[in-house]
Amino acid sequence: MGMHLHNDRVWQGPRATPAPHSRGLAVRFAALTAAIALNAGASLRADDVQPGVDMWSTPRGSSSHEFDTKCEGDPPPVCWSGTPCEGDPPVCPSGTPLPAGFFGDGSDPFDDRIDLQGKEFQYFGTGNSLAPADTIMWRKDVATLPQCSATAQDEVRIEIIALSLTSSTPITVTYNGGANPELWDVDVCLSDWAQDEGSMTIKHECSDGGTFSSSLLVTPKFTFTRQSDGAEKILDIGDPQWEYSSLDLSAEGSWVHSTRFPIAQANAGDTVDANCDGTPEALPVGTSNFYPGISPSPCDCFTPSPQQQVAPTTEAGALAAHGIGPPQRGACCDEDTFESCTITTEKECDRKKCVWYKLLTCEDIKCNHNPIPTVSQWGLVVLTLLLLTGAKVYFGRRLQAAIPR
Ligand SMILES: [Ca+2]
Repeated sequence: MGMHLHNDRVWQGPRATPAPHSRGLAVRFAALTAAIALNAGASLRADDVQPGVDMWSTPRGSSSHEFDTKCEGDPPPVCWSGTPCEGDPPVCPSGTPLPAGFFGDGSDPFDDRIDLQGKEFQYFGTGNSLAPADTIMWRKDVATLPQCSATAQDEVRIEIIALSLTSSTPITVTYNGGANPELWDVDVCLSDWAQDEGSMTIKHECSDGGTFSSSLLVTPKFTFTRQSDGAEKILDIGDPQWEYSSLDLSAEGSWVHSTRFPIAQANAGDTVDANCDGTPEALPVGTSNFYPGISPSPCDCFTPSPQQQVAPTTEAGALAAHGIGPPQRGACCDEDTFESCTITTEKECDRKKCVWYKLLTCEDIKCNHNPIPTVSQWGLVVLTLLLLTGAKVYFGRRLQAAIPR
């Protein structure tokens, strides 16, 4: 049997890849000793990364989309993406504004930027175990990584399978050359049309993880909603009637095989509304032994990495940026109820007398509660002993009383 050092780590990641509990401390020490002995030259056996879904959440202020023909700043004016403007009058080469009339008779072309943030998926009967995820990506292949080394890498196919973003601030739509400004909200989901496959290169440079780089193709669907009356306009980038192309987003980041952080987990068959049409889609697979957005430390092929850090990344393209991080959950301590601690999102924990501890588990925190009177566990033991003693004395006396003299 090969040496799976990450299975023998000091702490264990949650639920996704439970280590056999039969392995005792002695086995762990043996593995560590062997690992140190291996230092002489051979590197540690790595683990393949199994196919799975990767979930991300998108904080406010990290993402945007631009229909981008607007060149700003001078001199010289540049596109928001940093590429030079072209032509006279200058425009951004890859941009196509929303055409005149899109929002109604006389509406002006829309060429501004939309600031976006995550919006929790609509769930169907699976509770909210995926929260606070708003982006789900599918790694379709096994990344075969038999040896941990600085050059160990494999490429797998990826596809975005769910997306739910919303505008951080409404956009302003004008008519007839700047008149009658209206505020519209924008929701972004996946297209009703098929998504293209991208690719991810996974490197296994640390015994417990490594780094990745990816090229993700995203075909979004924009739903614009007028604030005043709820009127809706839909722009589906996948619809051939529009001359827009999919977004090609590049990202680089870190990953670990397992984590002690309470990160949202997915199971095959969990359902979300990927394209926001009110009908659920089921996830083809669940979370596997790959948690992106977390970096292991130290990172080498000879020792385990006892420390981990959340390391958000940005998927960037010519017209869009998508700043993402792991969907972080935490311990929610209800101080009003006896020993009530659950792992949940900050949003779900936003209740009276509840305190949320980001990325900590219930074992990590002391969940204080303030019922009156306070009965500690030791108090319960003492109380139980007193009751037992009392019972013994009582029955003892009854027995004595029953004995005829
Ligand atoms: Ca749907």
